Amino acid sequence: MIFLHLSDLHLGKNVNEISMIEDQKFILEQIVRIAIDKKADAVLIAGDIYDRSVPSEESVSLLDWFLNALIQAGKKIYMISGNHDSDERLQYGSELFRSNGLFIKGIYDGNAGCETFIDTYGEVKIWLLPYVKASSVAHYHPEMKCDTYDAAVRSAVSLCDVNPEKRNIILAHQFVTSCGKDPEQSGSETFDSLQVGTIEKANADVFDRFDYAALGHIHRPQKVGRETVRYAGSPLKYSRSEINQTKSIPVVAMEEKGQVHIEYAELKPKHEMRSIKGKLQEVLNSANILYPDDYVFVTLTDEQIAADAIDRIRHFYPNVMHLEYQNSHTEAISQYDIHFQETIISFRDLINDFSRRVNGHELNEEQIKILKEIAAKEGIEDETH
Ligand SMILES: [Mn+2]
Repeated sequence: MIFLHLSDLHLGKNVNEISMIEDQKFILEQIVRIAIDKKADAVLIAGDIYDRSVPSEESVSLLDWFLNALIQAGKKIYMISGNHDSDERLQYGSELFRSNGLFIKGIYDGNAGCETFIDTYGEVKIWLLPYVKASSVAHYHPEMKCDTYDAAVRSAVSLCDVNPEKRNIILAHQFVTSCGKDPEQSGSETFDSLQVGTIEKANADVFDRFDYAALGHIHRPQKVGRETVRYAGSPLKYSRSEINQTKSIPVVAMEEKGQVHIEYAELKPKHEMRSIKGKLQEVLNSANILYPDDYVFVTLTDEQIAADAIDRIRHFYPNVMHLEYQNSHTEAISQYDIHFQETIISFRDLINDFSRRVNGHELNEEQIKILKEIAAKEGIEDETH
């Protein structure tokens, strides 16, 4: 059996307010071609199909197109929900779709789904565990000890009636660590628990009985512990911190029991994502403009802020995602001594101090008057007047 492992499509996602839908269409077309070229039997999609629980019309149409293209090409599809998906909406039509080889497990009902794929070596059991929280496992299994996230995921997985003689694959969308080592995150993931250090984790050994664990949730492609417990990663870069990542998809050949071979098909996006740094004149110099359609994050080093900089940059780089300054003023702000605030007694001093740091000069009376009015509207009282 040969399968592609995908996850975290996040269809309908906007990155810095730019819609990714055309990029997603482009990458899904590439994935369909890879599935055909690699003679894959199946495609596994490990959650976060959509970016939002109520997906946009265009993202629903795109998924419809993608699933159809794969089924028309003779591929089976196995799919679970992630934390971004609505379990119920993803579950829609799943009973009807089974006869066409599309297997969806959107809702956790106390058990993982189980499908059987048959190849020349016999049966492969494909277990489908949708995204679970500790509370949802505890709800269905009050008899099991699910007081931690690890215990809950362990319980949910242990309930899979795995025959270790046979070949077993599991799809899961969870935060999995190995030997206390966290997977490398990308910055575009969102977890239920937002504070770093409080993210709930399950240890990779929960998947010991499976020949391959197709994981979703973390956007950087990587293994967790052994090679065959793996995050596919998102197919596109969804944040600035992913600029230096190469996105790929595992193409897995599962032969007889114990024989799993993984190769990686690199994904080439419609638009690259990159950073540019320099003075505005340098950034706009035609000699320096190489790939104007890329998604660019621009850092200007000019001392003076040009009010129309973003428009001028957008003229050459229509897909500019972000503009920031790095100069002596931003440097001063980043080193701002918070104790200084206590010594500032008036609103005027405070905003003048800010203006000096950002603009290099104080504000005139008219400007101060306007800012005072705005502050008053926002309920900020200037006790010193
Ligand atoms: Mn995700």
